[in-house]
Amino acid sequence: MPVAATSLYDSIPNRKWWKEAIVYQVYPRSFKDSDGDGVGDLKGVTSKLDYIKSLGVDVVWLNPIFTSPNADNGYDISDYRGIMTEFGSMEDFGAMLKGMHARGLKLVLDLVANHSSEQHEWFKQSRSSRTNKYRDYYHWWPAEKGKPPFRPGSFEVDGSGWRFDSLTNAYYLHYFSYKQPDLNWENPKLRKEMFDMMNFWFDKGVDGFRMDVIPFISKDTSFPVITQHDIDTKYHGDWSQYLASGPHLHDYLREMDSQVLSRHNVMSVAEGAGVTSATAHNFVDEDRKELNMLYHFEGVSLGYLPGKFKQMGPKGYSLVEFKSIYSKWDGVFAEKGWGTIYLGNHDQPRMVTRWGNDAPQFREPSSKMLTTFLMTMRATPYYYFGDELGMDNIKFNKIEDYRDIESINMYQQIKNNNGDLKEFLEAQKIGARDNGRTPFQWDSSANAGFSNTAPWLSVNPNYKTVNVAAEEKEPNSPLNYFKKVVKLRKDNPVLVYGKYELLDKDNPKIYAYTRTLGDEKILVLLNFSKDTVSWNYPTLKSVSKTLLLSNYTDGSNSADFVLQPYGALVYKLD
Ligand code: TEU
Repeated sequence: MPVAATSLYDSIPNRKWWKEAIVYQVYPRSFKDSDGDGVGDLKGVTSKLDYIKSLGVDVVWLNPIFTSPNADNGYDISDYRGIMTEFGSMEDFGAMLKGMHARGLKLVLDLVANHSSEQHEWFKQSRSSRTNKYRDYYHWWPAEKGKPPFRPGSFEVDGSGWRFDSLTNAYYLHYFSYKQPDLNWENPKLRKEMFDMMNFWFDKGVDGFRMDVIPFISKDTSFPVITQHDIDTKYHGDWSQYLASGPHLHDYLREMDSQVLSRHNVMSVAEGAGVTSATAHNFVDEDRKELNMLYHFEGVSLGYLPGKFKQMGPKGYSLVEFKSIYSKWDGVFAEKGWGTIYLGNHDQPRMVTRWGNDAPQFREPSSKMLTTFLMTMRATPYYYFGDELGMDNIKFNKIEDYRDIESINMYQQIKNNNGDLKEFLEAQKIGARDNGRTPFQWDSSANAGFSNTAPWLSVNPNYKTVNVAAEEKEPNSPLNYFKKVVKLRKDNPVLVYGKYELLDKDNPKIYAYTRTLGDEKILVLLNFSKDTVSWNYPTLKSVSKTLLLSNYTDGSNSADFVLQPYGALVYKLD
């Protein structure tokens, strides 16, 4: 992507293509099935590249496409250099990449470097004997030392991150499910394998990596006892902050830069699990020579009740807190580094359900309003496929409908503890990851045009009206609105690089901010409520201004700072 030449851009130091890009995330399992097995695949992606291009985005991030037994939908890799059988072949990959590059799109793959699959040849070897040469590719704790100190295993029914393996009378470490053993980055041989593998993909022409839980790769291999009290006092009650503080983490990231990243014109983005606003700079400041960007979890965690698994309180979330979090994170990168912005991805529910309002009369305006937010912040937008259609949560009624290891194991855990399963299932209607993974809705034909057979996860019944074919024809659809906002960002460098300033921070319904670059100033007004709100901000009311964009096309939204329910207004201040 050539960096555009305009005079405003000329004043920007440190311009980078990935700062100016819009990333579109595609969950390949659910995008387009080309061979009738109910699972999306690479040929499916290739067949839809014209659609992706038509959106105006620059980069496609694909969730893992590598060989995997799919315990966690590709986040358990058994061959880092192979393509998942269900997704196709290396030839299909080459054709897809070629098709992207021919259209000026870049491709970012998913690097799952903290753990492999238990089916990986390294793990098979490693577990076979204590003297096997791959033994130290993973973390083992000999049982004669007693039980290892507690570490969490996110996707385990008993919550433990250690699993006993009788073959060698030892426990191995797995921060996620036992089918995802953690790799031992303290071993230089393992690091070299990972770096060679990354170079292998970059030599094929890949343009970057999104790095799955990369802050967790380094471990204190003495495995000291860590108590809940330690977590509460030193890590803000958050285990992931402990897991992200391994002793050699930044040495390894610098080594990755020198061995791999610095050798190619690519971008890198960390999934910033356990990263806080206090530690973020250690990952992304340019002079540290580590990574380009990271995405934090503070925003997407807002509103869930403490001690409950992804359960919203009856009042939902507070917009004032929402504004404060995103304003704080803008501030973190105001002078140095560069941020990201997202409201949905494959680990999150649909943004319109979680952050907007999916009731029939509000689904479209609130999805457009949230899109406006994502495209007008100073950070690289990571936009999740389907959000441009206003896709919403499917809200399954029973556990049998779910496919996600996280929901299924959590259900079992609650059941074993005699917990409230009904409450859990209700909460999952808002928070479950499968809500964001239902098949993409292409048209109103059977299975939403995603596949000619029953898909791996149910299609949202609203596909008859919420789909690409219908929305392409409707000038005011969320899809056409998305294209407009993308173009607005592309045409206005002030929306990319301009200084961000929050206005009226205590207003509980309106999110208002300006973006300023040189002489240009843009005002963004977003109504996060279902009420019509007149924004009372006298200093700006009298200023002369031009309306650039409104998510209501009947004009009702534009009258002098009067915002319809979930209204969005973008003005240029003269
Ligand atoms: O997610 C890591 C992570 O932090 C998740 O546990 C996240 O908190 C959870 O999904 C929220 O419900 C990454 C991937 O994005 C996720 O899809 C994988 O399942 C996980 O790593 C293991 O690889």
